[in-house]
Amino acid sequence: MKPSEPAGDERPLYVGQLNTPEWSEIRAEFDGIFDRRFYTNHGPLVAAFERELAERLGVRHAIGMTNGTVALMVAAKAAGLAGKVVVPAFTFPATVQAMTFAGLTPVFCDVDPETHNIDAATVEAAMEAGVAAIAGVHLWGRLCPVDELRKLADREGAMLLFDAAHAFDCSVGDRVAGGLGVFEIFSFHATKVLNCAEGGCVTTNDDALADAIRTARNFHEQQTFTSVPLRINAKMSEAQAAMGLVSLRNIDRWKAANGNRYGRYRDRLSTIDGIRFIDHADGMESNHQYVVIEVDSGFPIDRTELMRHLQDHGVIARRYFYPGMHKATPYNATSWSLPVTDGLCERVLQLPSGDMISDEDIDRVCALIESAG
Ligand code: T4K
Repeated sequence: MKPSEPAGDERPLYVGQLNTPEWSEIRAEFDGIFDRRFYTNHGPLVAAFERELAERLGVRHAIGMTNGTVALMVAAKAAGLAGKVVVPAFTFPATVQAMTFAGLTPVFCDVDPETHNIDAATVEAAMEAGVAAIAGVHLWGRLCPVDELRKLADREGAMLLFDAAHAFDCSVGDRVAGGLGVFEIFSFHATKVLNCAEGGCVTTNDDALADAIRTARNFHEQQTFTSVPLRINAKMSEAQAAMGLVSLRNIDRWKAANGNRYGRYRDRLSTIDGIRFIDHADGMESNHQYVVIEVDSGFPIDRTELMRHLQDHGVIARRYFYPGMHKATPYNATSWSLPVTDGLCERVLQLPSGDMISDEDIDRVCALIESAG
C-alpha cells in the first residue's frame, strides 16, 4: 500500500507490481555500502549482481545498467547498428525511444493476435531495404518464436535482438530469455518482477560485444582524458545492485505468488463472455508479472468504458499501449497498416497484480468486471 492511502475495500489498486523484500535484508546490504564508502563506478555489489544474473539466465555476460531504456540504447549503439530496425508498434514507448536515441529508424511490424508477439510472418511483411536489425519484445513475459525469427534474420543479414524488459526468468524448455538474441535487455524498474527501484541490464554471449557495451556505459577511460569518444554514463549504482541482489534471493517466492494471483484471475475471468484472458499455459515458464485481458465485442461495454468503470471504483487498470507507437507522434508521420495492433490497442487492459494485491482484491476486481455493463 502507498503510505498515504487508507486501508479498506476502496483503497486504489494499481497495475504496478511492487515486490517488497524484507527491510532487514535491504538494510544489511546498505550497511555494507556505507561501511565500504563505495557507492558507484563498478563496485563489488554490481559485480556480484552481474555474476548472479549471468548464472541465473545461463549467459556469458550480464552487464548492469542504470535502467532498461538506457540499456537498449547503449547496446544498440555499441553493436554498431545503423539504418532501420523492425520493431513491433505494440510495445511500451521505451523500446522505440531507445532505438531512435541510438540513431535507428523504426519500421513497425504487426503482431500475432494470439500471443501479442512478433513472428516471422509479421516481420517479413514489414521487411524493406536498409533493415539492420529485428527487435522482438517478449511481451507480457511470453517469449517470441525465436527459431523462426533467427532463420529470417540470418537470411536477411539482420541482427536479432530482444527487449526482454517483461521476461526476466521466463523460458520455454531450454530456451531462456537473455540468451536468445545477439543481445537482450531487461528492466529492473520498481514495477518489474526483479526490482532495483530503477535498473536494467544487457545480456549477451558475444565477448567482443560485451566489451564494447561495458566500455560505452562508462563515460571516460580510467584517469586520462586525452580523447573523448562517444560514450555515456549508464552505470548501475551500488544501491541499485543491493536491491537487485536482495530481489534475486526472493525471486522464486515472488514468481510463485504471482502464479497464484494469475491463476485466481484466470479462474474467474476465463468464464466471462467477451473477456479473453491472456494465458501463458502453452509450455511457457512465465514470471506471471502481467495480468492482461482483451475486452471483445461480446462484452456489454467496450474496453475503455470498462477501464473507466474500474477506475471509478479505485481499480487503476491500464490500457497499455494505447494508441500504439505507430499512431504516436512523431512516428505517425508515416501511415502504417497494422490491423492486429490497432485491434489490440482498442481491446487490451492490464489488471492490478503484485505483492500488495490480496486474494480479496482480486475477487473485488473480478466482481466489478462481472457486474460491468
Ligand atoms: N521495454 C518495455 C517493453 C517496457 O515495458 C519498459 C518499461 C522498458 C522497455 C523500459 O524499462 P525501464 O527504462 O523502465 O527500466 C511503467 C514502468 O515505469 C516501466 O518500467 C514499464 N516498462 C512500464 C510497462 O510500466 P509507466 O509510465 O506506466 O509507470 P507508472 O509510473 O505509471 O507506474 C505504473 C503503476 O505502478 C502506477 O499506476 C502506480 C504503480 N507504482 C509505480 C511506481 C513507480 C507504484 O505503486 N509504485 C511505484 O513506485 O511505466
